[in-house]
Amino acid sequence: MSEAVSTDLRELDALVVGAGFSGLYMLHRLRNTLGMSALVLEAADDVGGTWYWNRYPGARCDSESYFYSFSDRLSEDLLEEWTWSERFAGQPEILRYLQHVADRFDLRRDIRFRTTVTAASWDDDAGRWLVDTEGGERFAARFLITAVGCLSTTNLPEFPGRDSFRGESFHTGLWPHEGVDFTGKRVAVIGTGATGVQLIPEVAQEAAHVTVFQRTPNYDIAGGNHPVTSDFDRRIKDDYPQIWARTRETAFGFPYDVADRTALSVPEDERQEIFEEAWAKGGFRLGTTFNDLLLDEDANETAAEFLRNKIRERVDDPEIAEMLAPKDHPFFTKRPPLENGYYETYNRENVTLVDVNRSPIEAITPAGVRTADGEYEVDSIVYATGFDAMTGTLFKLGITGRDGLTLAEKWAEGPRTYLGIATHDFPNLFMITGPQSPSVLSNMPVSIEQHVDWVAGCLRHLRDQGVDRIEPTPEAEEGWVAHHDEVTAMTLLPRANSWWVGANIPGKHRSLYPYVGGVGVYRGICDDVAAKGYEGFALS
Ligand code: FAD
Ligand code: N01
Repeated sequence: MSEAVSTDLRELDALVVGAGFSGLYMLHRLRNTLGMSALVLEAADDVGGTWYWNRYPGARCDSESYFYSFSDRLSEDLLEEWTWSERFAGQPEILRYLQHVADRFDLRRDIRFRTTVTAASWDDDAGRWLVDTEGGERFAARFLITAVGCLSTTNLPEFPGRDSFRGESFHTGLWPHEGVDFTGKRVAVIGTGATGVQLIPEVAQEAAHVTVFQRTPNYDIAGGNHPVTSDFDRRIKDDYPQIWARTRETAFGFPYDVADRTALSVPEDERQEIFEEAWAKGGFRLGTTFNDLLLDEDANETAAEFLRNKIRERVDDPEIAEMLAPKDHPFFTKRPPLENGYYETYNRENVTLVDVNRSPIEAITPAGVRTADGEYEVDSIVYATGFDAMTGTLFKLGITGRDGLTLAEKWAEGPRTYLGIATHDFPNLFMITGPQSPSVLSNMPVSIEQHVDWVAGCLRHLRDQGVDRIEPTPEAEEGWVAHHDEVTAMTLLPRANSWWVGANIPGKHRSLYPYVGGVGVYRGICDDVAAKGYEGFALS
């Protein structure tokens, strides 16, 4: 042990960081199923994670609510009790749901709020993790489980002069709890990802003027949000066993899968009909119409052009429509936002679109935003500029493994994991939805449950076998990274400058961070590893 440890150090079986979907379910499994001593450390003053922090106007899920939730793995009774009010629930409702889960399963008593982890070091002699917090506390635990989310470290671009702005600025991922009144204000919105696309129509209804700074247009898909009727609710509840079974097998963790046909195998008019039908249903169904949209450029182009034409139909000014219609990357190689009236927003008198790909933002000035074309004077700036995804938050935990190796050093040339769940030289560390697991390329609660259940099963196995330590072998890790890279190379995903490949953060290593092999396939691989006595892990 390198440092003296105070005598009142609290020793736990497991320490979990984060109290969103992942941390809540992990705590339930550790404490209520395995009977282990466990504690969750959470920076916020409440549960919810994503849904605690992202309170911007228009925030809602874009997996349908009835499967953007915990499954029967947590509780069949909860499924029966809880009724979603909308097809895609808004942030306040999802937060209420997670608060309800915390209360219903009595989780809060083992969650320490307002507690930010700043360092976690592996103590090889004692076989435990020592975890330090911003407040100066230290905890010790045999197992450290990160449940810190893939999208929880905000990206605030380093524009020159950013802090000189005289008005108010906001990042969507750190939205004020009391809300923001934009009435009569001139507002700049920087960013047109899934967040910007939700926020812009809402702010445009309130503000005097909205200027949108767009660097890359997206292929936004119609969301088709609507209230949930009691008939629909009953049907879903009766169907839940089949719905959950499907979500666990499909490629993206949705209860509907990709059709078994290629885009160019059907005549043009039939293909259009298929696209139209999927479009009318709303949500991500358009991405599941053909099985080669992510694999074949020509196939992809058919969907891309369908979506560009939808934009052209809806935006009155043809020049603005062309600015909004993506041509520089294939469809679904950046996360397509779901939209509800986004494109029509550009038909409003009080909305201006600025192309900052052509004319980049040079500086934030005291009065507003300056591009090569001139200065835009505004009262407020909204940064809808996304996150340092997947690794940003893990690095901020200050994780140090064996022999003083930090996670940031080990992953300087990109993540190296086994199954996206563990990494060599960091014994007894598990990452829920870590890089190189399906994570953000899936309906996340399904992937979260799969990871948590797998970790719980693993911990039970270690206990039954009287084993204290677990760590992937270098060979197993090598094999997983090679497999991950091979699957990635089969797809079009590396082609776009997306946050999926780290392109949104200057200097970040470029590789595909999530695993694209599919939720069902991945689950099979993980189950097989477990069935073979945790093959690829060294147990001691
Ligand atoms: P999070 O919810 O991110 O929770 C992580 C927690 O860890 C946070 O509370 C954070 O405060 C805490 N934490 C982090 N670092 C520390 C530290 N150092 N010390 C202490 N605590 C720490 N996914 C979908 O599948 N479908 C959707 O429709 C969808 N919609 C989304 C909408 C938005 C606006 C965003 C941003 C993401 C969305 N996602 C969606 C992804 C979403 O992040 C996941 O679905 C899910 O909420 C992640 O849960 P989590 O518990 O893993 O992580
Ligand atoms: O972040 P993003 P987000 N100068 O990174 C632009 C989930 N989510 O918060 O595309 C100028 O996608 C950037 O431009 P570019 C979902 O998984 C889900 O919107 O990099 N512009 C982009 O337009 C999503 O994918 C939901 O060229 C800059 C925008 O800012 C993920 O969270 C809702 C810039 C950032 O888009 C992240 O979404 C919301 C710069 N320096 C979020 N830097 C739903 O489920 C960045 N940009 C509904």
